[in-house]
Amino acid sequence: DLYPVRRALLSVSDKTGLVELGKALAERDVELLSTGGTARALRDAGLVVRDVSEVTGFPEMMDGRVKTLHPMVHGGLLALRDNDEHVAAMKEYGIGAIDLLVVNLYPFEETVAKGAGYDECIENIDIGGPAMIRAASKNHAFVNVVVDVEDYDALLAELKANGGQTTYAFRQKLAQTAYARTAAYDAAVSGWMAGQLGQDAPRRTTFAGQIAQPLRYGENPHQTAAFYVDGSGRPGVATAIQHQGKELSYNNINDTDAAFELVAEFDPRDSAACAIIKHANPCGVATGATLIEAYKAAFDCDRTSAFGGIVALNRPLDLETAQEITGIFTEVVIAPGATDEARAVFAAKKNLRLLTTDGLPDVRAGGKTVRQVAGGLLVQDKDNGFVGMDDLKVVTKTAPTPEQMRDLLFAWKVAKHVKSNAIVYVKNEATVGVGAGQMSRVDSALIAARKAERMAEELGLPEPLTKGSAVASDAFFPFPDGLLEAAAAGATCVIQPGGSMRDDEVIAAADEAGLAMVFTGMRHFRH
Ligand code: 93A
Repeated sequence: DLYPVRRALLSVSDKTGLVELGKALAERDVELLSTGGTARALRDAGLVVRDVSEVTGFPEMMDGRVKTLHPMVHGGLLALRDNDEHVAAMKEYGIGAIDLLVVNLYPFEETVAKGAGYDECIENIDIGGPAMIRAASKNHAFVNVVVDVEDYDALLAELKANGGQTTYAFRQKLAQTAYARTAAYDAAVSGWMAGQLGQDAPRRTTFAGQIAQPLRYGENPHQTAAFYVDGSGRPGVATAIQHQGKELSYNNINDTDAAFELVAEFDPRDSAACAIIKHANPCGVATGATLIEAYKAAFDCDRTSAFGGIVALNRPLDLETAQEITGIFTEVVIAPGATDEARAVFAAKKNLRLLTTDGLPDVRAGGKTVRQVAGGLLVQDKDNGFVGMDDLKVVTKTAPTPEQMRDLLFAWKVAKHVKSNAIVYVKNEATVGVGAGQMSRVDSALIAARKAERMAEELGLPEPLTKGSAVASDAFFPFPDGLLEAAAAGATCVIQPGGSMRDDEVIAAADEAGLAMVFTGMRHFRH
């Protein structure tokens, strides 16, 4: 399975290591073919090179869009050397075999990253390069393809070890790497194009992204990790500008995303909103006339957990709120902007990271979420489900008052962002108890109520704020027990999807406890 390298085509945008590679190949008597810029660089170093345009009999044309797209090139890459018909065709048309292809592509990803305009990005979509890479890879039975400067040394070592030849295993590995490169390249192009389309335009999603940041470690220090972005440019943690503080960690990015997606549920034109997140779950969410009001109310839901939390705001950070936030240790603050005065306050807190964006995430936008399971990926539409007043069905004898209705819808928005089983108590548009991630809905109801009791003690209140609260459940109550726990904690109205086999029993229990209950007809599991 050894096969010699006699003729190589080099066409590279990144000229790093090119001359050294060219020299080493020339010393092995490998004939060098090259495209314009690459040929020039090799010639400047005193090497003998044949221009691809001489081989094809066509000049490079259309701004270089067409330079290697020719049978003289693709025939040389694709011909099976042990197939009589192929060999005869090569002979008939004077096509010379190409045994080694060295290509690195137009820097599309870098062009997008530097903020280039549409036309420049389009011009940097390489067509001839990927075509050659795919051709050479397909013919790895005979052809070597190198797509990364990092692999030049391995190629030279292989040639040295085998007297100017390479093994099949080596070529096969190169081919696999090469296809990974063209796949990632097209994913980058598609991801960028998705970002150029309006947010709601139908699109096919690619999940391969481009690396934005190698992370120090993953969820735990023994796990390596990196942050990839899809290039869509949507407002969110991936496009936020970090003004100060240490580099974000894996957990910071995850929590910041959860915080910002949650706070974006609240329209900044209606009210200011604040969400405080710990371990991807909210430990306080509130709206208010001002940001500081919202922040204080969110903080009072669970002051203990808010320590070291992530704070997201739905309006630009202002001076008063910035001062208030610096009162305790906070990991990250994300907002759609920040005033100069607010930034000056934060500047004194070196460890506090401030992130700002151009706008809020669009919670109604489509998109996909991906989760890995052993041996595969689970892909689903993003949960952009929305429930408004008109979607609610009152199922109890008593209907909620307008104030209760307002708090119910607030609780419902929050519950969507709490890990299941989720139970959320709300009073005056502020969470007063959040039960998250329990295996039993009853336990979530109990834990949330218990937290509210503790906060009442801490704040010196006569009774927990769950007294007279609205409660949301992210999925139906399968039995009356969870609902009764919420009633025992003092909830007076309930919002839940409905749809249990025992809805009748649950409704009867609600009536008996004097609760007003509405059904949403929509569930918000989040795991
Ligand atoms: O514009 S292209 O898509 N058309 C082609 O036919 C073609 N052939 C090679 N780009 C093409 N290339 C790319 O040119 C290579 O992938 C490489 O990135 C670059 C090298 O050009 P030069 O040798 O002129 O610097």
